[in-house]
Amino acid sequence: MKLFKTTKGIILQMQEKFYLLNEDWDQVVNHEDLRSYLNTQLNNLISDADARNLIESSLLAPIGNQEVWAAGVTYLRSRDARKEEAAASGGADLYDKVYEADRPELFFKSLPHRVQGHNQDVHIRRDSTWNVPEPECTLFINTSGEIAGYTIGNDMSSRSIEGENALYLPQAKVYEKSASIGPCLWIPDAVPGPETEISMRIVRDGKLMYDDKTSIGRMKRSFMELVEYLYSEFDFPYGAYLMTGTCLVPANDFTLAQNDIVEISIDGIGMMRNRVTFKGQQAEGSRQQI
Ligand code: DO4
Ligand code: MG
Repeated sequence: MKLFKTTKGIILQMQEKFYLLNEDWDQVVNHEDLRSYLNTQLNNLISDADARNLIESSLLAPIGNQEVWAAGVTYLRSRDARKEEAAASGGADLYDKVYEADRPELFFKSLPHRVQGHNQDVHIRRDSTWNVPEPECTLFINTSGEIAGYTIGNDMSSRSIEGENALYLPQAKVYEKSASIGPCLWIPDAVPGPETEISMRIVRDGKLMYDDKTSIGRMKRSFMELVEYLYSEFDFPYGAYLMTGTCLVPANDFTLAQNDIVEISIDGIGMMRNRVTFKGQQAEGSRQQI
């Protein structure tokens, strides 16, 4: 089952059929046993064409009032990349320690109003010289602390700012449009297995700059372990999103450029595409669909 949030309401996709739900996002996604609840909501069938038009023309990020959090250094590839970027500042050891420690790295990523969806822009910072997207399997955890669904996340990051000093992490990670999730919230009938593939492509002026994939089974920690740490000292009245860390990092000589297109896919969920811009660029008139 998939939930798409649109300006005209929530579209539920179930076995290639589409239903329109006129309900509040936060209420719907926090129903206990979400799959069973959605099975009772199959009255407002809409045509394939109408649903696809709505999804095409009025899709929003699948988020209401949820905070977005992120986990870091959950894959070996991420640990090694951070060590390289922090080598000059002497901070490389931090990443070894957090990779091995019981306590995971968890950080606040975004308020909902800063989060972008599929086909929307994400930003790179003007004061950063080294920027990358981070494709991450992203959990939706309901208010009771259960993982109720999955989406695709992009944890946009400045490697130059984090590499200069790890205490700059909030500036490297948290700024306007530094997070995107989408295109939908996927509510599978079984927990996605370790073979679940996550892939990313970066295209610049029609040229493929990066193309790689991995599987979520390479993660050092379990999803539930991350959730338990996050929920242990917080209440989330609307639930929360949690990006679970990246395993795909472009080579060190790569940095994102204005108008790059980032496409992230995860088995079962689909593909999320974002264009890279600077803050203010969109307001100058470049709002064309990507
Ligand atoms: O330690 C910094 C953040 C790491 C991160 O975002 C990731 O591993 O995905
Ligand atoms: Mg990340």
